[in-house]
Amino acid sequence: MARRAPAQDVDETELKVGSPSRSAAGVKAVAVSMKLAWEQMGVTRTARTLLKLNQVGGFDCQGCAWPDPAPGHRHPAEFCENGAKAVAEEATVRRVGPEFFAEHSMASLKERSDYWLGQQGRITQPMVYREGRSHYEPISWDEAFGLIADELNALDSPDEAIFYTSGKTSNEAAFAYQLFVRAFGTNNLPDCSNMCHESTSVALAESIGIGKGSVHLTDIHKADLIVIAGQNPGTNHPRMLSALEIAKKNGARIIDINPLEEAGLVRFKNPQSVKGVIGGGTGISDLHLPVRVNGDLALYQAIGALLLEWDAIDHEFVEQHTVGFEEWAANARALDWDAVERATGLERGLIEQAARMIADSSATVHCWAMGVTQHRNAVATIKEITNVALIRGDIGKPGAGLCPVRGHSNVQGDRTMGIWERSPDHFLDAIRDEFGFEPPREHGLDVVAAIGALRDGRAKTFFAMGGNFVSAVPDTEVVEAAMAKASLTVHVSTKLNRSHVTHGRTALILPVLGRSEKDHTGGTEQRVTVEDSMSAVHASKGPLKPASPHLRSEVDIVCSMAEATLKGRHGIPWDEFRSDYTNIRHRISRVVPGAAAYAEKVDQPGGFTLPHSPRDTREFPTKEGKAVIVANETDMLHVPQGRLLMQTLRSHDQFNTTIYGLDDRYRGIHHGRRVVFVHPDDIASLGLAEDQYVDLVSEWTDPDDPSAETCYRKAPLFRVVAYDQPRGCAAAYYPETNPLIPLDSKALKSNCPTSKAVIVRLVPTDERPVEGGESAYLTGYGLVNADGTVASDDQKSFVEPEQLS
Ligand SMILES: Nc1nc2c(c(=O)[nH]1)N[C@H]1C(S)=C(S)[C@@H](COP(=O)(O)OP(=O)(O)OC[C@H]3O[C@@H](n4cnc5c(=O)[nH]c(N)nc54)[C@H](O)[C@@H]3O)O[C@H]1N2
Ligand SMILES: Nc1nc2c(c(=O)[nH]1)N[C@H]1C(S)=C(S)[C@@H](COP(=O)(O)OP(=O)(O)OC[C@H]3O[C@@H](n4cnc5c(=O)[nH]c(N)nc54)[C@H](O)[C@@H]3O)O[C@H]1N2
Ligand code: SF4
Ligand SMILES: [Mo]
Repeated sequence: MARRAPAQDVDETELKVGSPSRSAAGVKAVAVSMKLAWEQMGVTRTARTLLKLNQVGGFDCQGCAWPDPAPGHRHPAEFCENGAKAVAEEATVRRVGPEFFAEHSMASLKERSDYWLGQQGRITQPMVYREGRSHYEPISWDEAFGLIADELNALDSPDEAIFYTSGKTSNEAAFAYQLFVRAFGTNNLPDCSNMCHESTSVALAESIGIGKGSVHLTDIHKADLIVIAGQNPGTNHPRMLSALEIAKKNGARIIDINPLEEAGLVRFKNPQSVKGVIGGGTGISDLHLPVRVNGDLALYQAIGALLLEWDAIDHEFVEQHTVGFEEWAANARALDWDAVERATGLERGLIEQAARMIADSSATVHCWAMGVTQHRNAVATIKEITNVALIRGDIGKPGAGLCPVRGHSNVQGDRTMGIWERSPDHFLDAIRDEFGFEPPREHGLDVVAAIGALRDGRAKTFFAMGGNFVSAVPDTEVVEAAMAKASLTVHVSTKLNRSHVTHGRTALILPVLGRSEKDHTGGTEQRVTVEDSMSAVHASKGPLKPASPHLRSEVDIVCSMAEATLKGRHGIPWDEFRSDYTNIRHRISRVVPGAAAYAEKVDQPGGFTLPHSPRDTREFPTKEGKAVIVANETDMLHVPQGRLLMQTLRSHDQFNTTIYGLDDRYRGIHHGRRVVFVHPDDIASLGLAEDQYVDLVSEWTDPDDPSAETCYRKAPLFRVVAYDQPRGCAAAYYPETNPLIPLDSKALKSNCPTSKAVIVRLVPTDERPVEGGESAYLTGYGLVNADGTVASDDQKSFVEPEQLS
């Protein structure tokens, strides 16, 4: 049977649909963030906390990875609406203690939505769920570590354990964690990056030799042109709008490439300027390219072909710093413009306008995010973006470069610290030389492969350093089944979420200090460090009293788990690490490339920036010793008649699976989330009506398997909302739509789930949301037959995930 969705305590009968906004931020943003902050934290705590946010000597925002301006250039309120929401979510005065768990059985918690679970407050004590029991019960820290150690040491092989990381974990905790995992004996270190910018890391490593962006914040300010593809900064990186505003004041032009016209890219009303408060704000985008979902590969190829045709090429740069130009040029000359127009949905004239702006620009920054990375062709697309930058010589000069905009606040730092299932040999050699043991060399499991391994019993324990794995990954029904087979699931968490109630035979919740809180581990005041999207590393120290005296820091949890499990094996001084994190920083400086004198450098106000040779000296550490311009085939997803190509995206009131509230103000949605945005003409041509209720049924046939059958998956009851976008496309929120995304549908080379390209049918339904948010209207989600009826367990066997190494 398709699994029942959790009770929607979100009452979708209250859903209101209005018009989308034509500007972002403004005083409304301040009002919304303050209301939420006061509700969660009260007035004094709000003021005390927010004034420390993103300041030297304060703490780093838990929201996105957008960088801070240099010290001396920061505003006293250096945060955005969503930063304030992220802080309020963590610094809330609501609590989830043992009495909460005594009151709510596991069965009743399973019936709750992510929204409800998150709204209950901070978890205050370690909790355990034991097989056959009805409730989570309190457990002591020592007992919890003992339980983990026994379980890990009883495995047939360390590779039967999986150690996930979300992207908030500090550098110190991440370094200690990967060290423990490797000392234990596995490289099974999947992380949220696998679902996020993995395509970027893979493409950039091959093209320029390093999987990170090549700009500083000041390059955005100085750029002549900024191209923003597949990104919604008004919601997901709001302070980027302040940087874009500075760029515009300095004369920059902006192109945005997006199926949707996002409010933040139309106009920005900076609440910190008079013009933003009482004036009209700043116009952001000069040219909007409403690309068809998944059309970016063809678009950048076409831009490249035009630059070549016009000889708008930096020949000197190409000659000195790149290989592959001639092959790429031959491919570009043979470009099929009909295919380009079909794939992009854009007329040639519009593409020429964009290419002309790039040709005329003296320095261009290329930005991109999930609209680019979460596609089957994502790695090729990012290489084409890089090609355009390379042929123009737009890498390694002021005001120009590649700017993948990262998601979680420390996701880039975690990777730098070795949270990577495929860490290169030079990193593992450095671990060996520093710690005197031989780390495993065989690559570990990424997110998609880890789910496969749990599902078919090759993995038995699942440990998560933060995050909400079950809700974040694709194919919800498959991951629920996979988790239920685990013998132990452990979550180091601040707040309750779906992953705590979709558990293994035994389940642990280990409550952790947040970044806004004082960390007195080992009796001294500790700091941690983080790295932003532009490789700037700095310290973070929380101002607040911890939510509970029982909380421990992530570093403490890792070190205690390591002591209990390894029992002195390899002689790593965990106690030294825990008593002073500076001792971890000294190890980081000897192991992590470019981090020499780490402990000293992070003490400088504002920290320091990690080296990046393409950016700093135009040296490209690829196999070829030069940047690689690569030719890629043009491709296009075939969408059968009567289906739409649907992207899954974030509303303005969520941080990934954490739902702050039920409004998506800029898109005109209030008090609800189960909506599907469709072009008005598509609504008509599909024989549907605005405001009608439909089930979403996805269709997927494995393109790599000629004998593959088509699989159908359903997510029930969405309201059809008319919304301007290219014909044939649609959009709906994540994570409600994750049951529709097949586990096997992933980007070539990077394995990133294809969350931005789901082929769906909209099937009218007579069901209606029920007042008060009862679950009765949800008939279930997961695998179904072609006609939308529930699939039998037999039929489900063909969604067996591919066996990856
Ligand atoms: N407030 C808030 N901030 C966040 C997050 C959050 O959930 N809430 N999440 C954080 C994380 S982990 C991440 S990774 C980032 C995500 O930041 P974004 O990448 O901005 O997030 P999405 O909402 O997934 O938006 C993707 C954008 O790509 C567009 N798009 C979709 N498909 C295509 C396509 O095929 N081509 C093009 N060109 N565009 C397309 C969508 O219309 C949308 O504007 O934000 C981080 N910051
Ligand atoms: N369909 C679809 N799916 C997607 C995406 C999409 O665009 N569409 N985006 C993908 C992307 S880009 C990402 S990054 C992933 C996100 O995947 P995750 O990173 O796994 O998910 P989050 O929702 O960010 O995790 C939230 C949980 O983290 C815990 N937490 C919060 N703060 C802390 C802390 O300081 N320490 C610890 N230890 N725990 C903390 C809380 O318990 C909270 O419930 O989702 C991916 N899934
Ligand atoms: S832009 Fe990102 S890092 Fe900056 S305050 Fe907003 S959410 Fe936080
Ligand atoms: Mo992300």
